[in-house]
This record gives sequence, C-alpha cells and structure tokens, in this order.
Amino acid sequence: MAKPKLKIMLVNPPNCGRSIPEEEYGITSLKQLFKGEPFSLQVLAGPLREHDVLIFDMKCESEEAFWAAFNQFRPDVVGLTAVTCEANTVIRLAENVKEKSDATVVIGGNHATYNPEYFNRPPFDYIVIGLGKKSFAQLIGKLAEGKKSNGIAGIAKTTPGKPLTYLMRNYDETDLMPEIPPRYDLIAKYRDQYFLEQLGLRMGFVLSAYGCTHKCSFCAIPNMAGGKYLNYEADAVVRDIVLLGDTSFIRLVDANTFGNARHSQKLCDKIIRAGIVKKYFADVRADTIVKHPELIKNWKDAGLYAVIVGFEDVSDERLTSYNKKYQGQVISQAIEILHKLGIVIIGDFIASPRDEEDDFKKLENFILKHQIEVPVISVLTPLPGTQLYKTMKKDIIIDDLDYYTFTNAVTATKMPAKVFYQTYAGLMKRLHGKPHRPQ
Ligand code: B12
Ligand code: SF4
Repeated sequence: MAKPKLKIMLVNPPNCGRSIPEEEYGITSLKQLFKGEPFSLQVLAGPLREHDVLIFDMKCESEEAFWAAFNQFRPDVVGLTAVTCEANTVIRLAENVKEKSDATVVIGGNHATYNPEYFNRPPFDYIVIGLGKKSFAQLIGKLAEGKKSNGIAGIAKTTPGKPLTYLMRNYDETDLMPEIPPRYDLIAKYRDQYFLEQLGLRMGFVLSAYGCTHKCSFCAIPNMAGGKYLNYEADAVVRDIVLLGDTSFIRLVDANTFGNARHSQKLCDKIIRAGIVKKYFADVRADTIVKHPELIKNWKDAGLYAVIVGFEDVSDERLTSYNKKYQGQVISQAIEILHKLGIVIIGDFIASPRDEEDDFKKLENFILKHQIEVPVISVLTPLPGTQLYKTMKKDIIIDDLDYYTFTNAVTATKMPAKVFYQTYAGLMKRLHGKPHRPQ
C-alpha cells in the first residue's frame, strides 16, 4: 500500500538578528553581504518528491504572507531552520504554528546541532542534529506511516522538562545523498531577490563538500558532520551547477572547500571538461592555498573568481588561541599566491571585544597593505556549544541570542562600549566605502 502523501512546509526565518553597529552607528553594508537562497531547505526537499513540499522564505516575504500561505497550504509538518541569532524567532514562530494547527514541528540547522537542549520545548516535536538530508527523509517516512517515536540516529524527540536523549549519528557520504539534487525549482519565484547589491551580482548555491576536521575554537561547523569532512560526488556537483541554469556566479557553500585536494582536482577537471563557464566563490583555508597553489591555479582556469579566507587575526598569539593551526606567515603567503593568480580575496577577520584603538589600526593597516578586496570584520562571538563558549561563558554580558549575529560584543569590551563600536563602525565605513565590483 502506498504511504500517504504529507504536506511539508519548510520555512526560512526572517532576517531577525539584532546588530548594535547597524542600529546605533549607521552601518548599512553588513546585511547586504548576507543574502542568499535557503539552500539547506532545498537540499532537505530533494528526497521528499513523493510528498507535497512548499519552501517559504521569510527573508523575502512578510509574516502576513507567511500566515496566508500557511492557512492555504495547511501543512502536516513544518520544518524550521535557524542559526543562533534566529533561535528565539523560530521559537515564537513554532509557538504560533502550534496555536493555529496540530502540525508536527521539526527544527534543524546550526543552533539545533550545537545547542539542541535550547529547543527542547513544547512547540517542537523533533530536533534534527547535524546533516539532515537523509535523517529528515527517514523521519518523514515514519510520520507518513503514522508512527510517532522514531529512534532515528541524529534526531531527538523533544521531552520538555526532561533532558533530551537521542542516538548519535555516525555521518558518512551516504548522508549527503548525492544522487538527489537540491530542489532549486521550489525557490524559483524568489531567485531574483537573491541579489547581492554590494557586489552587484546574482548568486546560486552549490555544495561540493560538507563539515570540517579542524577545530577552530569559535566555529560552529565541525559538529555538523560529527567532526568529519565529507565529499559530495564530483558528478553531482557538476549536475547541480548545470541545474542553476544561467546563474553565472556560484557560491560553493562548503565550510572548507578544497579540503581534499584530490577530490577537488577531479571536480575541477570535470567542470572544465563539461565546458561550463561560470564564476565561483569558495571558502578556503589559508594553509590549503599555500599547500596546493597548483590546485588553486587550476581552479582559477575553471572559473574560481573569489575565495573567502578566514584570516581571523593579524597576531600569531590570537591565531594560536583560536586553534587556527597556522600563523601570520602562512596568511601572507596565501595572499601573495591569490594576488598573483588574480583571485579576489574576501577576507574574514575577527575583532575581539578586548581590542583597543591600536588593534583596529593594525588590522586596517594590514587590510590596506595587503589589498584585501572585500574585508569582512565580525566581532568575536562565543556561540553556545563551541569551545570558545566554554572559555568565555563567565564573561558573557549579553545572553539574548538575538545579538549573536557576529556584529555585537556579547562580552565586556576593554574600551568603553561606545568607543569600541564607534571605532568598529568607523573602520567598516572606511573599508566598505568603495565596494568591490566584479569585472
Ligand atoms: C549560505 C549561508 C548563509 C546565507 C543563506 C542562509 C539562509 N538560510 O538564508 C546567508 C548569506 C543569507 C547567511 C546569513 C547569515 N549567516 Co550564514 N552561512 C551560510 C553558509 C556559508 C552555508 C550554509 C549552507 O547552505 N550550507 C549547506 C547546507 C546543505 O547545510 P546546512 O545549512 O548545514 O543544512 C543542513 C543541516 O544543518 C540540516 N538542517 C538545516 N536546517 C534544517 C531544518 C530542518 C527542518 C532539518 C530537518 C534539518 C536542517 O540539514 C541540512 C541538510 O543536510 C554557512 C557556513 C557553512 N558552510 O555551513 C554560514 C552560517 C550558517 N552562517 C552563519 C551566520 C552567523 C550568519 C549570519 C548571522 C550572518 C553572519 N554574520 O555571518 C546571517 C544570519 C541571517 C540573519 N537572520 O540575519 C553561521 C552560523 C553560526 C551560528 N550558529 O549562528 C555559519 C555557520 C557561518 C559561520 N561563520 O560560522 N548565511
Ligand atoms: S573556521 Fe573553517 S577551518 Fe576552522 S573549524 Fe570552522 S570551518 Fe573548519
């Protein structure tokens, strides 16, 4: 007998975090950098073809439009995704969903993985930890059979008031289900809105690898795949790039692209052989660039346009404290290689609440001296569940997760807070004054 078809509504929450520099110090360039399709939801929808799936992007549509769509669609299952600064917003949303319906509510994503207990509350039924494509499909299969308890590894049934218990999932490449592409078609109506004004371009998302084996203290990535690095099959990557049609800029959304040099070279060869002409953005570690300059050159030939590199800091001492596993010398070498190849550098740096004016000055000098085309400076944020959180917990002065947007000092600043933000805002304004435009 065929399983009943479920109505599944996957929801991307609104752009909801709080940002003191934007609210009080006139910075407008931050939000513009952060725009893009709700890729996790498109990936999750892939294996659910036999069901009726709707993706609703609240970053593109109003809350009123959301409820109109909700009332019309009448979902059996609502799936919510959230990074840390979105956690409180999805709780409110889930409460409203439960008031208005008896839909099963499932939460997944970064915050659910790093701090699952946070969602162990009445409006949620299930919490999906880490990579969810296969485990969510398994859960939906059970729900379609009318079963409630699951015992699926990587999924917790909520038990409000009691500690969560669940089976750890031993993630591997099969969790990526490479044979099934993301449902790009489900967000087609939003595609024109995924436009990066600051860079003046339209971008599509593709995965080529998942997770990370490194353990930088501030980072909320390694647990997503249980500390593993999983490659998405090269043929599947090529297929997904082609599915994006005429979108000419592709962001590889991997946390650590080129983490497996052999696999990356194979992918590069396939892209060139397929005659695909696109421009790519990828997150790459500085030491990968230094270890594999040939690979980066080959990727440049395949269309690598820009790399996002987590330089983090200009001080070796700080790099060590973040467990970055390389020092400033590697950063300088990586920059030199990238400049020689003509690859645009999107450099991620972290301003610490302990920074003083001189530290900001050193950072600015470094960025200008090394001609980092798109500098992105975030404020050190101890995300619950990370190693950094354990060491900084006692210093936290703002525990409202709405402020965990990487733009606020949630621990005490060394300079008076006003001076810290003014210095940070001043630097951002100067650096983003003449935005980089792709040629
Ligand atoms: C693309 C991206 C974005 C996009 C799109 C996000 C969106 N939903 O609209 C944009 C550019 C808009 C964005 C914005 C921001 N982002 Co962002 N982003 C990413 C990035 C690079 C890739 C995410 C991705 O697509 N991965 C691939 C997919 C397939 O994996 P996934 O998202 O992990 O999803 C899987 C599982 O998590 C799980 N899952 C996820 N959701 C759900 C939901 C359900 C129901 C289920 C069952 C399972 C499930 O299953 C999925 C499939 O296997 C990640 C870093 C990274 N490489 O992961 C950062 C990342 C997620 N972003 C981050 C942050 C902080 C932000 C911002 C606050 C901006 C900033 N300062 O960086 C804003 C937040 C938005 C807001 N409210 O203001 C952090 C989150 C850390 C945290 N715990 O808070 C990350 C991890 C980067 C980092 N520097 O650490 N981001
Ligand atoms: S910052 Fe990058 S290299 Fe470090 S753990 Fe996170 S994803 Fe891995």
